[in-house]
Amino acid sequence: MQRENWASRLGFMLAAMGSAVGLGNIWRFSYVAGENGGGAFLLLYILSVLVIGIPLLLVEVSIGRKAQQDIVGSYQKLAPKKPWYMFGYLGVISAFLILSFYSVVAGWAIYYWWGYLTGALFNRPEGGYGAAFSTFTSQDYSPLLWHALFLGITMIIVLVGVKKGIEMANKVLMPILAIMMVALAVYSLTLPGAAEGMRFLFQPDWSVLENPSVYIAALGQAFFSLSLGVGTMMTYGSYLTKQHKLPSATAGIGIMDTLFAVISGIVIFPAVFAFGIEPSSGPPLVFITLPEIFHQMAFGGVIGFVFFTALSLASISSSISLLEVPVAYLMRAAKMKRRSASLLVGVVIFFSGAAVSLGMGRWSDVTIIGNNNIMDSMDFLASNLFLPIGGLTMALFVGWYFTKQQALDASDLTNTAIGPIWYTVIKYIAPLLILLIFLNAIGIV
Ligand code: TYR
Repeated sequence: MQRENWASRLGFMLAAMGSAVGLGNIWRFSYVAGENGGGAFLLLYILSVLVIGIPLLLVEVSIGRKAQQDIVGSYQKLAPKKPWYMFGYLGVISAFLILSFYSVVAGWAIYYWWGYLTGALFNRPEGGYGAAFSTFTSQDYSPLLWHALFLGITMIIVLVGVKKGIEMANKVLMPILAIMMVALAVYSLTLPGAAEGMRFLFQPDWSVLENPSVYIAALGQAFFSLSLGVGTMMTYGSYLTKQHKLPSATAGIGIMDTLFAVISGIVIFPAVFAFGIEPSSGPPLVFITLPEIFHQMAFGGVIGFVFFTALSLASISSSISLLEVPVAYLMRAAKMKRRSASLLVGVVIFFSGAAVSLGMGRWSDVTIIGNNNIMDSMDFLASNLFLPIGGLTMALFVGWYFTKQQALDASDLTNTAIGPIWYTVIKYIAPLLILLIFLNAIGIV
């Protein structure tokens, strides 16, 4: 069967950007930054993106384009009969884990979108938006419905196929979301909590750095936000042909994605302080903060509606890229049709997502890793552990299994000035840093 391809490099860029930009930049970035003390975390996060994330993004896309396969197939094709492909399965598992909670949180976003469409969220509920949020998420059925709706839309787009479904959706979406975010940031800066919020986000409290979990949180956030280490970017790269140049494309994606996160911090933190919300509120943070902002604004109802439209759509372009990983794998390895593979994976994720959703209410005392509920445990396992391990594998694969010439050639860096620098980074620096952060987290260094 002929594999599908992007129509153009722009098509790939948009899809990859659509994958990267999503709940990770707005929802996850804000609460993780809030939990980890703000400024010092931001610095570590940006360093992780620049030193590890962007170079590895190029690694991941290059492997995919060279192999023209899904993540497991790519390793098998480029390193036949070698154990590298085992780490491909880790990527497929990560995609399952992430999509399970991603779909639940995106379901909350669509629920909010609906609330602005119908006007239900225009007025501040009695007891405030925070209480209303936890009442909603702790129900059994309603959040499940929104999760099912979101997952259903994701499945339909993926089963229609790469080009038609994915490329188109992103063209309009990214600009709208960007404009909304910048406008909201400007507004947030007029709030009475602006100075304090900016200080929290940009003025590092260095004492935070004594806590090893901050480093791993920053690394995990960089991987999550760049859609790195799962095989998403590898799979998307596999729909590229050799004539498209990669380095500028991947750097562009990394920088844009990070800008989105920083801007969303500028939206959220002034409001967090203006409305007396705890920065360390965890996953509910933006779902409490944003409605407060819209409530305060003139025409906030309309703006809330446009914002949640953009956020929901941005989540869809990310979730389809997650679903594409197991689907591409099953289509090749189990020779399934795109349609049946999407349906099968979708159904499995519906159930694991249902567990995540119930974990917010009925099953809230179920803790899996440490004190974490189902969602936080899945997130921790995937984002802070599996993704960096996936990325480490990719770096070692290109850095040590490929020859230097093969590595430079696969990434379009032959005879360029940055070629040798990139090669040193992916061969030595990035793997060492990831290892150090891991060892530090478990208390060895
Ligand atoms: N990067 C996406 C976001 O920020 C989420 C995502 C994570 C998408 C991993 C794909 C992936 O492989 O919302």
